[in-house]
Amino acid sequence: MQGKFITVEGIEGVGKTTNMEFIHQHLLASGKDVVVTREPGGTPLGEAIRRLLLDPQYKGMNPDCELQLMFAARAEHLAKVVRPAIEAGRWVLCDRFTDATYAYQGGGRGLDTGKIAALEQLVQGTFRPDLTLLLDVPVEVGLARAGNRSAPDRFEQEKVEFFERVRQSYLDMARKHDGRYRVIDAGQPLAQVQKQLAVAMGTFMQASDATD
Ligand code: Z5A
Repeated sequence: MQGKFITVEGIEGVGKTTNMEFIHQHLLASGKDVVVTREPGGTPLGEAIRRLLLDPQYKGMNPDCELQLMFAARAEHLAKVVRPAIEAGRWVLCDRFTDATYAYQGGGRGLDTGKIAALEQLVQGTFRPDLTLLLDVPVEVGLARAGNRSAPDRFEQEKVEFFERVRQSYLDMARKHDGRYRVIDAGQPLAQVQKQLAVAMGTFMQASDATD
């Protein structure tokens, strides 16, 4: 039996890191064998590419270069971590995936989504997440939460309008792919956010147990 692929998405400061451990523990408590990973990154080569992508010294990086680095890291990650785990029946919980490319490079940078779709086809074929948990907050809330950090990375240096486009792009994808997306109101207190996450995962696990 194949495992499942769950991705967690959202704008800057929405609470992904805070909630990844909660989701992980919830899956473990439900008896799932889980691999937790992230993008860009998840492999030694992918983490090296991540450092290039986030490094503020490359401010002004060409958007096509940024796009291809995202997919280069993803190709390595899929080949070395994600696909082998799923084929072995494990569940993979991933902090960001290709929807982040549509949101940041497509929505944020304004790249043609046809280019992104072509790379998605090249690197992934028909492989897609089974469930995407979109943590959603107004941009000012996310940025205020993230603002408490010290040195901002290359993405964190972007302006409010950039993150508004990213958020809108995520919400558009959630409407378009409503079978796989669950939108979580992450503006609520943490306990309420985690209640919503538990319901979304419970429904997903019930449905996947019924079809396996
Ligand atoms: N990127 C891309 O452009 N294209 C791609 O294809 C991919 C990625 C895959 C790195 O991602 C960058 O890569 C990312 C997009 C780009 N840049 N940005 N922006 P990342 O996921 O590593 O970076 P991030 O979005 O900045 O995530 P983060 O730093 O880990 O933030 P977060 O996980 O969403 O937030 P947090 O650290 O869990 O929470 C922030 C604060 O809020 C913290 O103090 C919490 O205690 C607090 N918090 C969390 N939840 C709550 C609630 N409910 N109430 C009150 N306070 C809360």
